[in-house]
Amino acid sequence: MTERIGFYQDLVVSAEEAAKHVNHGDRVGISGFTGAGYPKALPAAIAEKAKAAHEKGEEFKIDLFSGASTAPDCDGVLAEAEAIRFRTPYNSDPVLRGQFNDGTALYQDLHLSHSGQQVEEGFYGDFQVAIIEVVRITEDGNIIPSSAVGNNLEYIDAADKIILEVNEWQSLNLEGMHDIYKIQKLPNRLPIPITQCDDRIGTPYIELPKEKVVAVVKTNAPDRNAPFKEPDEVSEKIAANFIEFLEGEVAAGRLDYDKFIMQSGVGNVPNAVMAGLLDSKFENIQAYTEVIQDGMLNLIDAGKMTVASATSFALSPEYADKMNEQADFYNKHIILRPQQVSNHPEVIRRVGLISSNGMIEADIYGNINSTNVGGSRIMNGTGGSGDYTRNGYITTFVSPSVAKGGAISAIVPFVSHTDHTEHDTMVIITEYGVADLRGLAPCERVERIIAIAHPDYRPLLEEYYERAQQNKFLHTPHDLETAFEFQINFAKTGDMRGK
Ligand code: 0RQ
Repeated sequence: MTERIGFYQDLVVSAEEAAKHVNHGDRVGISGFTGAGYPKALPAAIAEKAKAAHEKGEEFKIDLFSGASTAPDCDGVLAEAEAIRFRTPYNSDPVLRGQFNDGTALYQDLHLSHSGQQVEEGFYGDFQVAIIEVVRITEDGNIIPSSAVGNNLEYIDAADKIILEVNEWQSLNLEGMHDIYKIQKLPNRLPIPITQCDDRIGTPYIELPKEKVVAVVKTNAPDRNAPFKEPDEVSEKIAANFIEFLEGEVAAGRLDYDKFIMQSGVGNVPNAVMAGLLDSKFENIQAYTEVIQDGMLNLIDAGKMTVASATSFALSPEYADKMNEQADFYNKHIILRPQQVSNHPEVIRRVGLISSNGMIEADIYGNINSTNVGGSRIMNGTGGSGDYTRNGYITTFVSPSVAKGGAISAIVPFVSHTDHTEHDTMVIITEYGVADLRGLAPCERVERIIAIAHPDYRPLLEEYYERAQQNKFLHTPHDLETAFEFQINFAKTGDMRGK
């Protein structure tokens, strides 16, 4: 049997012991991305330390950096212990989200491709600790990352001390799936030599500065792996509209049934899209994306997807078990890269992918709010959506036309927060159809966008546009007095229609 810990055997300690290396005010970089590959034991131990300090009236808070979201046993326990002062680059934990929104913790919502570089360039200052989950430590003291690569390289480089968590739950057969390539530091940066999604350009392990390793902790705990909801009628309609759009691109000669390259955000609609692709005419599908989801494993199983390149998994519990059982098979089709590579604008632009991400709201000109409800309440974060939307070949946003039982319209006169501007948005898809905005001036887009809004909201949007056209400047007409009427109505009455 392969040894999981060899080289650093002498450094094996309990999580409590390892947590002694983490102090108030530290900048801590951890592994983990979309609930996969995050440390399972240290967060609770650090949380206990924080609680003990708080009971004594002492301060204990850290600045926490990761690849992307983690889980209740990571962000959640730390947030409950009020142990996080500042968090970046992504969060979906509800407890921590509550703290951002009530002002007791700070959040920098950042493009996922930018975060590692900004750490490397010293924008945040020094890092005290890196905590990295691994499948195993190699005989010569390097590491095989687990189910996410994220910003591991950057945190390992930046931190004074490294703590490794060796998680026995992770399959040893993940070894070989990772492709670790380090982007050179400025000003000596070279092109990233990826021209095809399945290009491997690095090593299957991460080289460690061995002198920095201070502790190794053994764990045996699953990734977060939230189950997906069964696709409902609305997500199935959105998926069907998405595939019809792709078919239209084939008919127009801009896409081929063979080797279409996808990027997909996380969630139920993207999974419904992948279910739709299973029955489509598309073959040899490839993914250049950031997360591997259930739907991609189904496509690989069916021989419809040849390669999925990402930085982490975001699987349901059932599919996580499947991955652990069949990792040697998936190893041939899946590549896990550092997130600076999976999300890199240069590579995204080169491979020519079709992006698809969720949104909170879009306005009548195509500006997109992915993150802040009512302009101020953070939901999750922009994540990789900006990386793929700015640089994709065709960029789409997919969303139900309404939320909260119809009280919220996803199409509004003016977005209350902007993550993606009208310059980036090419296509918006709801259950009511596809608004193809390519090649259109702002005022030409309005009719198409209103046509995919929920029928209850279409007359209100039309009325708004008529009012906006009273403005003497007609390039992007707005009536500033009522531009936020939908959001204001919701804040006042709980319904955007003002009921
Ligand atoms: O809340 O469950 O409390 O009812 O948002 O909405 O419809 O289940 O869809 O899970 O795909 O989330 C934009 C949030 C959509 C997501 C967002 C409420 C809705 C529900 C979830 P409830 P759905 P999804 C990938 C790349 C970030 C950017 C991105 C997201 C909950 O897609 O965070 O794509 N994207 N990153 O009721 C108020 C609205 C709403 C709303 C939905 N207009 N106003 N609430 N909701 N629209 C990730 C990474 O990069 C790691």
